[in-house]
Amino acid sequence: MRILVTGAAGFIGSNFVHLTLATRPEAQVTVLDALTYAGALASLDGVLDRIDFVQGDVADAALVDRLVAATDLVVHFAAESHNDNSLTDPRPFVQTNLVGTYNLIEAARHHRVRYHHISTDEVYGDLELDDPKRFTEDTPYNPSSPYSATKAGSDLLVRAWVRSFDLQATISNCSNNYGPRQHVEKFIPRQITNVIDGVRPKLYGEGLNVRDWIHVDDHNTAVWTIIDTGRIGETYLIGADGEVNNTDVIRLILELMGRSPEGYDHVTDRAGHDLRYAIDAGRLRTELGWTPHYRNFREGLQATIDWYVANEAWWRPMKDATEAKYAATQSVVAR
Ligand code: NAD
Ligand code: TDX
Repeated sequence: MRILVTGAAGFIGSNFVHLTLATRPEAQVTVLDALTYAGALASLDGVLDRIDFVQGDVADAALVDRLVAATDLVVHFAAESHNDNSLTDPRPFVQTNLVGTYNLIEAARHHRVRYHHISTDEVYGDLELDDPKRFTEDTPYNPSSPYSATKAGSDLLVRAWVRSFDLQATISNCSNNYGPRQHVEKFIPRQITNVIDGVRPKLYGEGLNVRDWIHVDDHNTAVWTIIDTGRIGETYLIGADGEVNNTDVIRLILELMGRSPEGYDHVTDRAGHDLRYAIDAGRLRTELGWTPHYRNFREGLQATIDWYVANEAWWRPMKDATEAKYAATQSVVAR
């Protein structure tokens, strides 16, 4: 099978390619990635000689059409993915997440190619801390940030293309991923690399916000389950019952790295900061029989810490620029 994977020099897409080549050696993988600040060819170390890597933009319609015409399946990970960046400069989010998705689904419909769309639980907005409900496939869309609004818009384009043009597509909306090769702008890698550098972790606001953590490999086995056995036109939520609040995550990172669990700073809160995400993955589990492999967050986090300690050469080139960006918008708040 020929597979076009977009955004595979990024966090989840690179792990998807590693998993795919390890479990499906017959797969012929082409990667389309613009190598933005978030992409690193080093994330594909070990598999670059087994794939076709094309550096290019999903917003380039002619390039997208040519690549989609030559594949059997598109798995679309490429996106501007960081909420904080979407608050300082939304434009690339509109261009990549909306225009890029439009180009891919137009090409997929013209060439009758199977398409899987990677999305996020953030399209559903947020939940109160004490709300007994979790997100399901029937939760109304209510995105908060420019990032989540563009992801929501891209999902709706895919749904319209399914209904109007019979696009052979599935959509997955996953909760917060953690694991190796995640950019140091994101919460968990930022704190791990801060601790390695002797810098105190940075907690936004009160730190009561809850995220529903899932290991990146569990996200990707779920994506393959949906591609293999999901119903065309359907949306599947992906999650692994991993709710933890941000304060507890920081305290656990500090403890696992042998520091005092109190050794962190509160910093300026994110504008419009979503309070809580929580996924009910019942459809994926009962209909398609998927289950997560990583059930112990503490162990998964320890393995992730070990990866960052062992792979400083991977993250060091992005660390200073990332912290310089944060320094321009965030400062320590006394509590
Ligand atoms: P990432 O930022 O680590 O990687 C994004 C990749 O896309 C990078 O390699 C970048 O170079 C590439 N890219 C960006 N703009 C491009 C363009 N115009 N053309 C081609 N390539 C481009 O992102 P990630 O965390 O791996 O997220 C991947 C996907 O998963 C996104 O669609 C995101 O919305 C979704 N998602 C992420 C999470 C999470 O926790 N990280 C959770 C749910 C869903
Ligand atoms: O330094 C920090 N301190 C902090 O307290 C950072 C970077 C974040 N946070 C908080 C904000 C969030 O409540 O941690 C939580 C997680 O933040 P991010 O890693 O930025 O993730 P989030 O905004 O939840 O979005 C992520 O999950 C859904 C991904 O970045 C998205 O791409 C995905 O769609």
